[in-house]
Amino acid sequence: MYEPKPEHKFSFGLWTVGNVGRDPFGEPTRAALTPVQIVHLLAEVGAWGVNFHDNDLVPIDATPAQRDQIVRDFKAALAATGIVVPMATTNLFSDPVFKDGAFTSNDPAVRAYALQKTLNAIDLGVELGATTYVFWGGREGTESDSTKNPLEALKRYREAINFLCAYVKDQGYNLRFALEPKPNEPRGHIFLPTVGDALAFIATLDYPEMVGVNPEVAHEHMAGLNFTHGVAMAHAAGKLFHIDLNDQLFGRYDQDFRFGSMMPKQAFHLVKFLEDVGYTGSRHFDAHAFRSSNYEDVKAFARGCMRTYLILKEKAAQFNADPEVQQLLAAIHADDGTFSYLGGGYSREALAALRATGFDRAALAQRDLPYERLDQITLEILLGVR
Ligand code: GLT
Ligand code: MN
Ligand code: MN
Repeated sequence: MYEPKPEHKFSFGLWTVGNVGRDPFGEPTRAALTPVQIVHLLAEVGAWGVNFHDNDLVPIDATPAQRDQIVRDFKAALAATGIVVPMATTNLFSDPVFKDGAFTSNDPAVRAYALQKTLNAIDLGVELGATTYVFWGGREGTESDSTKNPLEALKRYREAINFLCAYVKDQGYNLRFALEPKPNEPRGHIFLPTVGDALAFIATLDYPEMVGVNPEVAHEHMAGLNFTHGVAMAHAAGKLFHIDLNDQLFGRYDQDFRFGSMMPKQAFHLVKFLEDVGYTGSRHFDAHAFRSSNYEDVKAFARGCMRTYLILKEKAAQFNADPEVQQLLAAIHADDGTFSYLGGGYSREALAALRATGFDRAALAQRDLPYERLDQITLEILLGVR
């Protein structure tokens, strides 16, 4: 009943199920899988797509011949399994060259290298079928604001994205960019920390129509923000090009836990939002299994992400169809149409009508809002007793 199907567009990065359990305090706990093995693992658990950073697939020092062989093998695995590549991205954070950022590095040669690396990675992604290209600026930031002028850094960031948009247009690629915000980690402070910052930045670009956002649950939760509200902002702006689903409590480091595993009620509202508005993009699980897991448990992790999404989708449909919920929502949104003239925006007539209206403020304040009841029903649906 909760079987993943291609129409659900469930995808995983090579770096997610391929995570080997390294952390700042400990060495890997799992042996590395090859990209081909990861594609087969994803097919086994029922995923639809695989995403990658350039260097998840092709090591940074690979020769052109090695690159070609790796790409051939990877393509064969995709063809054998039916797994597709919806999204690709660039690793602009692991190599020491990016210790002070990539597009916002203070070193013009590093900025140029980052641009060249991204051009090559875009070509690789497009060759494998990607139509979305993600930019997570993990090293684009500072520890000390004595070291970088934020205005100058944002100007460099803007110029890099503008250059890359122009390249994509020049090549005639069918590719859109998605900026992924994160407030901190690995830098003390990262530029474009939230969905709202990214949306404001996009409006300053040369080709804003080519650029949207890739919000991640964990990244907004790190900042203590309501993720669904951020996603709604992006959707309203026509900018929800991609989404990174995972979970974690507020105020922690970037834990990338299994989707829905920490705050299932927030995950419910997110899934309900995505399904209610008819989101059609990838549902990408940017998460990884516990460090204590072996690869059997990694499969349980991946299956769990998809299964939880589908369970919450069913719960959202149950919520929408519940007669008491419908009755409560109808009461909450009751509207006799008296003020519908305001829906047409400003006019002299609307202004005059509004000025002429007397309001009984005390009576308005007495309106019944049975929100406790509605929230308890939500919880009981989630807890499976309704
Ligand atoms: C890294 C980061 C993720 C980004 C990936 C894309 S890499 O794991 O924490 O949130 O989506 O660069
Ligand atoms: Mn994360
Ligand atoms: Mn992410």
